[in-house]
Amino acid sequence: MQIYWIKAQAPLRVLALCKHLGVQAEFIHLDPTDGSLKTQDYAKLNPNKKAPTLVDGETVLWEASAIMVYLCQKAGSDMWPANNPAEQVEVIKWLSWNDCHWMEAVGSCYFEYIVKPTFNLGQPDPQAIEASLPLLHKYAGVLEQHLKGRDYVACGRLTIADFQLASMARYWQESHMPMRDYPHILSWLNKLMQLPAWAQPWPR
Ligand SMILES: N[C@@H](CCC(=O)N[C@@H](CS)C(=O)NCC(=O)O)C(=O)O
Repeated sequence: MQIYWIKAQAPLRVLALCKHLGVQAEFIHLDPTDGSLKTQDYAKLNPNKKAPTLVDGETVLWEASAIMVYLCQKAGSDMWPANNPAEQVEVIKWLSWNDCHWMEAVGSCYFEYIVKPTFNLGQPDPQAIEASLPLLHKYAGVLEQHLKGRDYVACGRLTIADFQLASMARYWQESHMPMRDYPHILSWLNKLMQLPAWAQPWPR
């Protein structure tokens, strides 16, 4: 199995999951600044020209959430509730919430303070960050309320929903996300950081 990755939040979830589950794969690092995502060969695997992409024999898969489900099925992990339709609904609810709301809410801080310096894209734009804060507070309020009395986002245990929602928010300090008013979110993020695979997701 091969997993193509760049040093960014969508591949991060997949890499952390591989490590957490002990899934063996060849991890192929691409550099988005040198055109390696844009080659014809890579576009045949992932027409979006983005990462991550998984190749497992005849199976070629993109979208981090689909790849995470695939990896859990392969490893027999209940981080994706393969045999429990009610739990699947719960996990999908939070995967969708992430992709439609939470990513946008925390995405500006993440992009300005993490993506830009990682890929030499210039200085953070304070106006973009300022403009994103109402949305961040709106959805942080939703997540904070949900995490009251819960250790994990869904199903009362660690699932792929945690990895999905935490992949940008894990950088809350470095990216100056105003999370100090959200103690339940912080305690959930801290708990995830105690997982060795989550704390150190990148392949050597
Ligand atoms: N929805 C996709 C997002 C993929 C994506 O946007 N990947 C980013 C990194 S987080 C990427 O490859 N960016 C490089 C580029 O757009 O050139 C997923 O979950 O896999």
